[in-house]
Amino acid sequence: MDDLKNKYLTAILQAGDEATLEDIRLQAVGKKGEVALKMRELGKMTPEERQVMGPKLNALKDEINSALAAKKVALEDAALDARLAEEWLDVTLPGRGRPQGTIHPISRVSEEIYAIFADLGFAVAEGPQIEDDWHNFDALNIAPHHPARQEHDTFYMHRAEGDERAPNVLRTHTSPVQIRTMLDQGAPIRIIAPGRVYRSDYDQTHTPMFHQVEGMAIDKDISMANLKWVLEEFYTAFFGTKVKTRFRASHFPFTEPSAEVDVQCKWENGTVTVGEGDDWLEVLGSGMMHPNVLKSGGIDPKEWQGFAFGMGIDRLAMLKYGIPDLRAFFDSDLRWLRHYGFSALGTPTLAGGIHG
Ligand code: 2NL
Repeated sequence: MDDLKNKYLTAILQAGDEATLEDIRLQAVGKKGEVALKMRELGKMTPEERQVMGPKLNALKDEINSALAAKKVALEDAALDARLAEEWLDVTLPGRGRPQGTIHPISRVSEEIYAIFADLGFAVAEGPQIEDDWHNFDALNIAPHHPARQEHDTFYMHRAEGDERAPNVLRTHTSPVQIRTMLDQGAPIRIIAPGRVYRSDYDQTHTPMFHQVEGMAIDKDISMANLKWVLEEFYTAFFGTKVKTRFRASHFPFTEPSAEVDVQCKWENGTVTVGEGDDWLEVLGSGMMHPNVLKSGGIDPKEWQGFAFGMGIDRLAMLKYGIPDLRAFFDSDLRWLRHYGFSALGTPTLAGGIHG
């Protein structure tokens, strides 16, 4: 009996892992283990012998079981100590950065434009991108067979077969928003109408969708002088430097008289800088609102007059941020945007807030 006890207690002490310990447990106190075999022998003993051997065997079994339990805890502790020594984490390391999106240059320039015109007293007006041909053309004094309808490279919507109404169009300018505002609010008005416009045209300087901002001021005595002051204030604020403007006589169906506006610029090594030099760059069309257009907007041209203008936002963004190809904005090759300092993902590299 003592041999048995010594044999197992020694084996338990020497066990190096939990699998060995489990083998010992089965051999010693398992159902078919050595102690169980000895228990079975009790049946063949005399009652006196049994009274001595029974409790002894039970005590042996208990002793082995508690030695097994103690060793199990010791092995688990040792395993944990080993893992703690091996695996560790430097919680002082800096975290992994996650790329952040940035504002698209068109959105950014749009916000800059809203902020400047807000300071000049202009509210922002919006309207639908799918228009009927009255709001897009007729109301703007563009007659049904006027070449401007073709010049605009209009996208026409489809009508159901048998529907004889003129097809709707993707608006070719944001002028229809100005017509809608006149009809809704009446005079006096000071608004800008920014947004997406569509023309079927695609090359280095044209995309089928682009962004325009039109503006108008209607009151009793608005003149071309007010227009010139507003535009000079605008370009000076937008480019962050005093910008001279030059008005050239022109023609649009919706304004009379009409003027194209150039900003002062300088060409150097194929790049253009606005607000310096003796060259001129065309950036805008404008004029006094045609009486017929005021009438379309429900405003009496004998009582009210106003100026209107229209310019491309995309081109303005290209000029301000030195982006030479319009397609960089929309062809979604992110390397282009990144090259010009606008990363779609990653740290933006252009300094400054809304006014650059
Ligand atoms: C250009 C020309 C222009 C307007 C847009 C306008 C709108 C109304 C009435 C009168 Cl409702 N005019 N808009 C006027 C002159 C020129 O845009 O070349 N834009 C890039």
